Amino acid sequence: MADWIVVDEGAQTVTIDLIAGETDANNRWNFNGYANGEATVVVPVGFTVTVNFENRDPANYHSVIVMEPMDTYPPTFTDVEPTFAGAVTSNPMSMTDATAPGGGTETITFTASTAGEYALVCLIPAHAITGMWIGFAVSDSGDSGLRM
Ligand SMILES: [Cu+2]
Repeated sequence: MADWIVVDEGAQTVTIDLIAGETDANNRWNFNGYANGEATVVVPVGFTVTVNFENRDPANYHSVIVMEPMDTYPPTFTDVEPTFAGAVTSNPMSMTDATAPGGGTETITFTASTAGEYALVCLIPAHAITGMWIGFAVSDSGDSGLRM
């Protein structure tokens, strides 16, 4: 279990400390060091998910949304709705008004109400197409953690 994913089975909550640009992988356009779908965060269906999002990239704004996975992500997004209500950070497509570089933070909370395979994606122009996305799975078997 990745230590940045904390599951409370009793309370039916998952707390995810999601960090954009934690490492310099993919030119810092990564989540906790992962990009291009190389890892998948797994949460149990029905749990309340809190994402403590922090942007440690010194230079670029970032965002995160839970959305349907795509085979190929577009350079820019026009209108994309989160899979679950509330599962998106503020101004997610803005290069000047999303979560700020150098330690900006935002917390989002949502209910993972439907099992399936989704994605955690940064919506800033050019970020997803160059790999700033990882998987997000809602499990109906009680599984949780980080799937590689
Ligand atoms: Cu980004």
